[in-house]
Amino acid sequence: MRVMIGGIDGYIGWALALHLVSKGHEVSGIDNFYTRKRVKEVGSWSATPISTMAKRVEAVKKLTGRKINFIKGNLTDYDTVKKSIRRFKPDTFIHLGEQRSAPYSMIDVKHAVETQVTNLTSSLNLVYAAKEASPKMHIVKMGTMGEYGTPNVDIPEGFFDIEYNGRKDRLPFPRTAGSWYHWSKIYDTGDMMFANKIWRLSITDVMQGVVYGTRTLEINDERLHTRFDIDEVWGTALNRFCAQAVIGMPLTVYGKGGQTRGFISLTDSVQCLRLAIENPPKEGEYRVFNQFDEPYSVLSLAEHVKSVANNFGLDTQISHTENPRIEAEEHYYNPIHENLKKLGYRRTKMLDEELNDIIRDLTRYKQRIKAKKSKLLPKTNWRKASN
Ligand code: USQ
Repeated sequence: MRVMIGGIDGYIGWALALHLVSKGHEVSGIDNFYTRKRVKEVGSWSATPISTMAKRVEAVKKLTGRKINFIKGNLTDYDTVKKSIRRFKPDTFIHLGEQRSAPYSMIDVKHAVETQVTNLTSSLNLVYAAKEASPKMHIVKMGTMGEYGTPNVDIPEGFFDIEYNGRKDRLPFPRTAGSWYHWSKIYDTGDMMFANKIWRLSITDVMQGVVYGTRTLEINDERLHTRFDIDEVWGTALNRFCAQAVIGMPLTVYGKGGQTRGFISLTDSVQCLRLAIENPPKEGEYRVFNQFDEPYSVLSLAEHVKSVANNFGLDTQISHTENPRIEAEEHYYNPIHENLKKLGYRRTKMLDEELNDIIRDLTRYKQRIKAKKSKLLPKTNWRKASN
């Protein structure tokens, strides 16, 4: 199939491109290097050294014989999106090209506005470009499990049956997010549902959990690395815990650590996205996939990291840091995730095996992590209007 990846330079985008070409798909990607620039803005870098896009594409050609087409462009520019779709004629457009950090959106008003304007503009551009240039194209939009928040009831895949005052309906499950970033994804979801309703666009809306991992089956050479963020703004919980363990820094569990989220390895994330691409929805259908391996509490993850790190001879401590976020630290959490399993998704590795790989990989880049040690401590505080 012909797949266009918006945000091909990112953590998931690059890993997905490698995975798709390895399965024989034709891939073209767009990126404006937003994440590279914004990570630099907060004084950090990827723990894994990453090449320029030109070198990445060249390495793929050399190592695998496969071709990846790259377009330097901004998804907030409508003409770029429309022209790219017109030229490449993708069967699927997968939209990963958004501002993806909750803390970044909470820094101050400028960052909140930038997050919502960037994310909503790119999504609106995509649905308009699809309508104008390729109305039958399948859109896969990356959303987040965080859109659902942590309600005291089970979380369905997008929609649920409700009976209220004696009447019944099937409605979108309520969304209650915990950051301006997560709210931008809710608004995106609303826009996708509406585009499907008015223009019958075929859309898969992926509610993904927190992604972890340094590699996938295809990332088997340093030149093919995807980025791996570790700082308090761009790094996510489990990845950051592994980086902290490698440099002997206590793992920063925010508050009690009972916060429970769905997590998924990078290998499984790209596997699921491929399954969504290879098994498109019916024409005019809008469907939702909850995409994660398993729910874990933050504290239980820190304990897993501590135990795997101990096998490497690392003496790892867990520190209950004051929580900079406003979120429930103990709550019910039971999201349903059946749709991807029906398409054949199976978890590739168990958590400790994956943690073992991450810690082994990161040990090689210990000096790069050490150099950014001060950036690994929480700073962006949800209670402040300016950080
Ligand atoms: N947390 C800690 N210690 C840390 C970092 C985080 O205890 O050092 C806690 C947070 O308080 C939160 C949980 O871990 O309760 C998850 O935080 P995170 O930074 O790993 O992830 P989050 O901000 O939720 O966002 C990440 C990605 C985002 C994606 C989302 C999926 O950055 O792009 O949408 O995970 S989900 O969490 O399911 O919404």
